[in-house]
Amino acid sequence: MNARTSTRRRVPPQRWARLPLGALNGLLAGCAALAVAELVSAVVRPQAGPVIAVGGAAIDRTPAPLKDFAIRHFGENDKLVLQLGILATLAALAAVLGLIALRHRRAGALGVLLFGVVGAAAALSRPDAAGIADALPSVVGAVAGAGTLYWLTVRLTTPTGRSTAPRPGAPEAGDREAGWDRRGFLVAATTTAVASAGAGALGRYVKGAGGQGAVASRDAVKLPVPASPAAPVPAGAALRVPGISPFTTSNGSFYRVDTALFVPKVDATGWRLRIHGKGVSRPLTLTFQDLLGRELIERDVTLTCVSNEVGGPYVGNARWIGVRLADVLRQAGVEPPSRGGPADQLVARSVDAMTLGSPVEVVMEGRDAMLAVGMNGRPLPFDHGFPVRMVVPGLYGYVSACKWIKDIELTTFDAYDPYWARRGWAQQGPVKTESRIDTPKPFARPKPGRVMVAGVAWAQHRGIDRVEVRIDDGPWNPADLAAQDTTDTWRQWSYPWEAAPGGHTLWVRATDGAGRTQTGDRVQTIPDGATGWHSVVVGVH
Ligand SMILES: Nc1nc2c(c(=O)[nH]1)N[C@H]1C(S)=C(S)[C@@H](COP(=O)(O)O)O[C@H]1N2
Ligand SMILES: [Mo]
Repeated sequence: MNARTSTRRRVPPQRWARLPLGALNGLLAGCAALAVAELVSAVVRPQAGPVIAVGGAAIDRTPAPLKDFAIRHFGENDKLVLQLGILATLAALAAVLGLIALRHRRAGALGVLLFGVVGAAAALSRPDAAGIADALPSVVGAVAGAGTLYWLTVRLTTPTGRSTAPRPGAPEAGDREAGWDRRGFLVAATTTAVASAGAGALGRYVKGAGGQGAVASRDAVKLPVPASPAAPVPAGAALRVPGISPFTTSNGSFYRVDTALFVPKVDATGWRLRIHGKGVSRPLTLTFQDLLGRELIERDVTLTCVSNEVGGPYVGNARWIGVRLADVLRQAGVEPPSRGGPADQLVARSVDAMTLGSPVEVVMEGRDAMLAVGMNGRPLPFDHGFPVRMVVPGLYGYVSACKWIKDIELTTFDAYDPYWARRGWAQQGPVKTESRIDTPKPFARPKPGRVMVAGVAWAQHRGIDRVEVRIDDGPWNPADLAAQDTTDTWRQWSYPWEAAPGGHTLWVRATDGAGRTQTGDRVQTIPDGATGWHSVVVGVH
């Protein structure tokens, strides 16, 4: 009877157990591959890691409508969602490879290597790829993963082979002789898991240490007193209405929109800005110290994203300190088109190879376009472009607000399409007049009686002259405007509403300093910004 049981156990693990264990092998091999890739990328270049590289390639190839959808629905978590999606896909495919390997070990391992090829190709094709070394994380990771899968599969599918001849007398002889080595497999799988976790953690640690120079260089920045300070924000610019957007958006709550899966950590001490191109008679290279040593201006400017839907969150107002871009351009010999300059487009390039194109005329014509080094009294946060970014009042971010800037090239709109223009967005992006109801919130249930309706309106560089509120299909009523800081900032407004019981729709529209009233026509964000009136539905009870 002992013989019977051991015969059954002899099949290296039973079929039902093999499948999940095979899939587990695939997952473990995938973890090993990613962990090793993480470690290698920490040494080579963080951005060259396979998930970042494939994710970046995916972002660049995502059609504009889908990208817009992602920004709208996942908001600033869009990148997290993308990375989780990549990891989930990889996990599923790794599990399949683990199953394939049960029958064809080599094919399984080869499959893992193929993923390495995809990762390496993605890394090498990134616009900011630094060279052939960028392929290393994917390649080394894949080799580690393929080896791991092969090894684990052997553990799972081969009888122990410790002895082919039965050892009579030993109680578990039957188990030992041809059964699979359960303990051996468990040890192998655990070792893989622990080693992967260790390698991954070490990679993370090395990456963190790699950014220390940048962090130290930021900590060391002492923003000089600007030669041209901003006037204090007028006392009446900030209304005391609960729920309204604060007049100045703090650095921590400022919206973030960019394509960077890995936020560039630039060491300011090695940073350079090059200015060159068409009509640049005196090409310039500036250091961070050069910028700090120049005449600085301080301005309140509201920044808006072209992907902001009507009523959306991608708008914020900050106090920026920087160098007037026109001054730097003039020093480089640049003339605006109206003075006969040959270049009508200024293309800003970032360290992560983003390109943004602004009209030279707008940048030089007298508005406070700047190379910003400070945001709300602090050096720029890394998320917002440390050490230097562009800010141009009145232009959407995608045509002006280059973060982590390193290069400015003067060219023409005919000669060059920057990143977003190549993806279906308009070459020119002046901010459209917009207004937003911040309070009450959608589907709020206020009590009948006086309810404060309040929010913000913006039309950078034109200013806001009037805001009106409409209840249901009633007439447009003038809202009370807060004091205007500058025409480059948004303006708060409020409207005391005598709310009657029942469901109501609240509407808002603004009129800018040029006398133009916001259109009620709804258009989507692509190609040059959404239009339409923001509305909020509430139930008064
Ligand atoms: N390097 C870089 N700069 C960039 C972007 C980017 O993707 N990469 N996005 C632009 C867009 S679309 C906007 S709206 C603003 C947003 O700036 P913020 O993230 O500081 O709010 O940055 C701009 N500058
Ligand atoms: Mo944007």
